[in-house]
Amino acid sequence: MSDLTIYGFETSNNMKVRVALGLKGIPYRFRTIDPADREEVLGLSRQRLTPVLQHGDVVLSDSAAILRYLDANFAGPGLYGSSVKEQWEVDDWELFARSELAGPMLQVVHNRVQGTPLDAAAEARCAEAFAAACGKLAAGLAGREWLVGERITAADVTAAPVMHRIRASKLLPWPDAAKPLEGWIDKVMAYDGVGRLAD
Ligand SMILES: N[C@@H](CCC(=O)N[C@@H](CS)C(=O)NCC(=O)O)C(=O)O
Repeated sequence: MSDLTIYGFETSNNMKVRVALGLKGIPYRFRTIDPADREEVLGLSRQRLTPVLQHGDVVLSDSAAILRYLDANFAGPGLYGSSVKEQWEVDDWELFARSELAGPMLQVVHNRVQGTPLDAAAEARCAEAFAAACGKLAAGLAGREWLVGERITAADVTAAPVMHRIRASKLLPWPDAAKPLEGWIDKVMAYDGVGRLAD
């Protein structure tokens, strides 16, 4: 029995970690926190954002760090490609997914949470930036099953939950450029919940 717990709630970064756990077949508990009350997460990890991983004596925050921890310490499919070149490509896509792709959504969310929602013009700029990023993602996936190499990697595991979260939350309009990506998003998200134990 794994003693691994993820603290978080329904955001793309939490989904990303759950997808990685499911893909690697690692049993885990997901402890849902109240986004308005970060005390438990702060006490555990000395910072306020989720996901936070607790595995025995190890506590770790930041979804990308958690993915690397899981990959280094658990068996199951490797998340970082099968060569140095592939690993560089995974790193590039991860950077893209966390900045260009997720950035417009984060701008909308962060402004809402802070009580200073964007005006219509700024929201439209976010929608445009997101549509452009979807175009790049679609070009990267054209004629391919996964973003890097022949297998699912941290590139897919990082990018697809961002797409899923935006599609499900309607935080931004769903652009035409995203439509060819829907099958790929669903394939990646099918790993969410796999191995999840009762809270
Ligand atoms: N660098 C951190 C960022 C964590 C973060 O911002 N977490 C939340 C909120 S606590 C989030 O993912 N928000 C984006 C969303 O709402 O999908 C990570 O990657 O884990």
